Amino acid sequence: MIDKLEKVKTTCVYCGTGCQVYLKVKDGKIIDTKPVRDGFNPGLGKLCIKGWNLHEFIHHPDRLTEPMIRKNGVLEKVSWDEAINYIADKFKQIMKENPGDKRVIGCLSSAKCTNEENYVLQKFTRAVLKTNNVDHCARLCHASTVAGLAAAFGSGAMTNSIDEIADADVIYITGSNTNEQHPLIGKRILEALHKGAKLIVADPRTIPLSELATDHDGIQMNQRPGTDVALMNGMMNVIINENLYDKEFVEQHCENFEEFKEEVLKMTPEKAAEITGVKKEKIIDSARIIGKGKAVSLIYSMGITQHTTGVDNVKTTANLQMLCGNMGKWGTGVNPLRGQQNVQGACDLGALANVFTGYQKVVEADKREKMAKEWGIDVNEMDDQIGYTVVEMMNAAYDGQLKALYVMGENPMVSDPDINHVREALKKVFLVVQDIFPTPTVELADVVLPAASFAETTGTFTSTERRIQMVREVIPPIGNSKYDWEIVGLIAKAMGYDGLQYSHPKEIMDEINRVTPIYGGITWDRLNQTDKGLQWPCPDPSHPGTVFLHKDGNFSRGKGHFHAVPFKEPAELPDDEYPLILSTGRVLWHYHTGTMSRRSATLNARVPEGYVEVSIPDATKLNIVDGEKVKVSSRRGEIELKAKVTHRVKEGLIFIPFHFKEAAANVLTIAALDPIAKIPEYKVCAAKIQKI
Ligand SMILES: Nc1nc2c(c(=O)[nH]1)N[C@H]1C(S)=C(S)[C@@H](COP(=O)(O)OP(=O)(O)OC[C@H]3O[C@@H](n4cnc5c(=O)[nH]c(N)nc54)[C@H](O)[C@@H]3O)O[C@H]1N2
Ligand SMILES: Nc1nc2c(c(=O)[nH]1)N[C@H]1C(S)=C(S)[C@@H](COP(=O)(O)OP(=O)(O)OC[C@H]3O[C@@H](n4cnc5c(=O)[nH]c(N)nc54)[C@H](O)[C@@H]3O)O[C@H]1N2
Ligand code: SF4
Ligand SMILES: [Mo]
Repeated sequence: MIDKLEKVKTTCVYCGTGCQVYLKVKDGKIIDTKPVRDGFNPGLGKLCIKGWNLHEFIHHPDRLTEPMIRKNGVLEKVSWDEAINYIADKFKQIMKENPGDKRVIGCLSSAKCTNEENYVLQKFTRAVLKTNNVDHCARLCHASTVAGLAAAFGSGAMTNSIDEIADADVIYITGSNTNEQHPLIGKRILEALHKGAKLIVADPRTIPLSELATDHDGIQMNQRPGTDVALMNGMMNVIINENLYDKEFVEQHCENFEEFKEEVLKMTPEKAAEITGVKKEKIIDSARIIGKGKAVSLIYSMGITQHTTGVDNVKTTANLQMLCGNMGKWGTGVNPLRGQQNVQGACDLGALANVFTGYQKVVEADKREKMAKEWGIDVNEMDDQIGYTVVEMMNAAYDGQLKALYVMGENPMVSDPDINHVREALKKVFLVVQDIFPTPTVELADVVLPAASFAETTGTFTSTERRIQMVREVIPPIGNSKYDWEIVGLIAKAMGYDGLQYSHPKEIMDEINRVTPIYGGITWDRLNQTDKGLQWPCPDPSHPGTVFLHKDGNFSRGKGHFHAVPFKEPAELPDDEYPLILSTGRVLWHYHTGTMSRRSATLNARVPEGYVEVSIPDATKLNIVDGEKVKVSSRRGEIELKAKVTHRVKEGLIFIPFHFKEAAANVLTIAALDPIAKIPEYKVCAAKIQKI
């Protein structure tokens, strides 16, 4: 414990920007948060409202402080020994009863936890439970990015860095409500605008950025949700026809141009306008601005990824940036803003059903052999197939195939699509939940394990720009809670495996360095010596780290690959019974399932309850007034919440933030998945509104 220091430097636990904060401690309690202004800070010495109030949830009286086991239907406090042995016995029994079946137990890892903790949980899953059934919320978030950009470029991460955005002369933002969801990256966009950059915003809703674009002589488009392929193909059609593309870059650094071109030439701006509902002139003007830009930065987030065509959408962003040679240079690139503070890290560290650390494929024998050797296990006992992803685990639980689920730091009962189905699935399995707060998922658990929060643990987070930064233990774990990595190690030991006994996260990072080429040089000592962290790829201790990827058009996979991507409609479109499109997402003041932000008094006071945004024409038609309680339903269920009548959505579209468990948007959403990335279509389903 650092009890003598008044303030301790660490990394913000909300979004992926990676802002650096000081947590102030008095009498063993964290009482305040301040931005780091005397050293490196991706937020440039500022914080957003969530960052300023980080300290507010840490000591909340609801914190889970004791392990619990469900006895006669009720969760009862037990000792750590009892909880750990109970879980170990249950897991061993399930494995014994289903010999050789690698799909009977699954684990959900956590983008809220450190890199070291994610490494430990995926190692436990693979080395002890002998399955690749390990996944986490990236599957609900940027799985399409990881798959789509890996196919196009050879690496599935944000190509350029936050600093560079301020130097772009054109910024195309689509499906990212940057000012609300990555506020300090939003500030860089503003900086670019002040230097004269042109802003093009394509978002079905009118978001703060749309207004900025209009104010700064840029372009703002409200496309119909799920039509981004048509929109971008339409723009590329113009760029090719008007010879605005970078022929030299395409010829020297890319492949498959002809097949791609043939597809794009079919999507005339007229056709794109008809599909997207955006005026043809806006599509043509945007294309010309992008085609003529010198340093075009493309930024996107969930509006692109959370579709059954998520991978197609991502590949299309890659096509657009390659076409105009906006790759491998300062201020350019395809920049998916990673959401959670450590979702980049959780992916990098192998908390995904298909890859070990550093995206080394589980289906490749040499990778399995390497891991087996490091972990001291028999390679023949390892799972050689891709495991179940998040939604597949829920389906397997529902079907009775998956018998146990260990959830570390996720809240699927609020965050997964179609939660009426998730509830039935979770009721059928032996469920272990390790969290810092009681959640609707905890309510269904057979065993509850109290974890230390980010302020009580040591380790690293990897931000959206691939930057690994330190997380420091400011106070010891609250109550009887333990570090996430320590808890996993205790279960492993009780199951007879000694390879997860560490005395400090540094030892875990040493192991990560040994088995992960992109993290090879990101050593604990270096991280402690620099205040800037290190950006991967960083293969060895003398490597300085990498600011932007694919320098000079030298793509990680060799040549950049153009994909011919035809437009496809979303899985569920409005009809007579459900005439509206429901889109879901976030607001500035809250974070995900609200476990933390709704326990932060300042944040909760601003938006204390859920609501549905309804357009003025729809509200008029349905005779609904602002603030009135309404019923929203879909084929999956119904919820009641207040209507917010607003110009932010167009006629035919409604929007619900998914933070509020009592009016959970995910009662309504559809679990239709992208066939490759397996990400659910959170951004489009059919719904209706009724007066109550
Ligand atoms: N305050 C706050 N900040 C957060 C989070 C939070 O919960 N709260 N969560 C973090 C996480 S994990 C993530 S992933 C990020 C997410 O950050 P964002 O992706 O920025 O947030 P969302 O609200 O999910 O959706 C972004 C935008 O996509 C638009 N959109 C909807 N459908 C479509 C479409 O079909 N096409 C296009 N182009 N756009 C569409 C929406 O209108 C919305 O403006 O935020 C991170 N930051
Ligand atoms: N309808 C709809 N649904 C969505 C989305 C959407 O846009 N629309 N977005 C999706 C996206 S992008 C994401 S990323 C997911 C997020 O989905 P989740 O990851 O399930 O949501 P969180 O609320 O972030 O859950 C994190 C949990 O970890 C706990 N926690 C915090 N710190 C720690 C810690 O140190 N240790 C442990 N063990 N637990 C901790 C929190 O209390 C919380 O219960 O939601 C997805 N769901
Ligand atoms: S922008 Fe993101 S990382 Fe920075 S203070 Fe806000 S929530 Fe934290
Ligand atoms: Mo996310």
